[in-house]
Amino acid sequence: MDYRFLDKTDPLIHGLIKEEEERQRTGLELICSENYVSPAVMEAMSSVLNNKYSEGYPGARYYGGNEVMDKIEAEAIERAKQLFGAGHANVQSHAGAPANIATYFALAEPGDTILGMDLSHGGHLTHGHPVTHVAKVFRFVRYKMKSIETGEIDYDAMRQVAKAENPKIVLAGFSAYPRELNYKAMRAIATEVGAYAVADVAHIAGLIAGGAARNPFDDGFDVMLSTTHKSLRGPRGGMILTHERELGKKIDKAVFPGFQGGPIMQMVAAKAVAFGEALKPEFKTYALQIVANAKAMAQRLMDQGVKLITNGTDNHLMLADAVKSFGKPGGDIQNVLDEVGITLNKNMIADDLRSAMSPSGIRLGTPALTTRGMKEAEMRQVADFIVRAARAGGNEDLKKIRAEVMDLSLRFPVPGIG
Ligand code: DSN
Repeated sequence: MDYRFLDKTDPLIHGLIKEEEERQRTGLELICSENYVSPAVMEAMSSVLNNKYSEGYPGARYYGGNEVMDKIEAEAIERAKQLFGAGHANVQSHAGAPANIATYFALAEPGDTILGMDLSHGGHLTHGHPVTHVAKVFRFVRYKMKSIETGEIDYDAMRQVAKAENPKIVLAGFSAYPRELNYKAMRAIATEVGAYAVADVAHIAGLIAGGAARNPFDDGFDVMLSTTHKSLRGPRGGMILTHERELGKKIDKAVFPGFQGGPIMQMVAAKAVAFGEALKPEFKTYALQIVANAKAMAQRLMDQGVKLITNGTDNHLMLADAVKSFGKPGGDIQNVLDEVGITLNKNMIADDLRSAMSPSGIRLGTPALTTRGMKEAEMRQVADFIVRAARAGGNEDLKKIRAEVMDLSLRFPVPGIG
């Protein structure tokens, strides 16, 4: 990207940004929660909207001068509603964690119970990990997979836990689970115990928007919350969607003034731009290709003896047991792949016997490479790079793989960077 001012006013930071551009351009991004936004989204993010305070909501702000902001936020809301079939949208959450926390406070009282996915089985920190503050406010109980070979959730056990623990919220959603959830079964459990059914779709929002994953609203969920920057390919941020007016009001209040101050309006505008892009027919093609790419990569990895948790994927991500596949923990594989320009992250696997800092697994996914236009053939090539690097004999092998990674990367430009 061209920077007209930064290179002169702050050469140090400008230089570091250019360095990061180069890293992105010459490497392969497999972190399944990352993506490359369009130049249009990037422009909205760096606009003068940064200069304005807009506490409140469209038509009901605390400061003057918000007539333009009202139009921008109203448009973002309308597009979000259209994209996900919602009746109400809050687009002010600064990120996924604030969206989660605001939703808990909107739907439950301190001390209430929330039933979420076990963290080592794919759940997320904000679904009640003991290190989070929110786990001190609410009581989290867990459900798990029945088998890591199929990934099927143990819905019978989940129902028993729900009946015994009486949760206020049944939380569907994950950050490291490669299969489709049975929202209908979860909705039924929530109904049986009088809980709200909430889906955290941060990872798969783009897949849902593009019709490549099931929409929890189609199975009667009450609330859907998400980040906007993962497979949805928007700016860093969060959003919360619901149908019902009263629930919508509670959520709005929980976001502001309950949990946040003023919205970051350049991000709200960038969300509107990204939602507009996701409403176009080509986004459907993109979303379907993300899944096709993940399936192709998963198959190639498994063909080469890599042990994938649940033996494959239905979505954009894969979780591999690095210890079983390569005889090394996930962190070692992450490091060796960094050397060849492939970026992914070490990750816990189900019932991991190792620690969060040095887990057994690696997590990888296809949204970013798919944005660059790569298809199944390239996914098989990338799978081969991963396996070769993980099993490499020494530096010479790694150097050769690095050159091949660079070559592939440069053939598929990063939007906005080239
Ligand atoms: N950091 C995001 C992820 O990688 O899943 C969510 O916390």
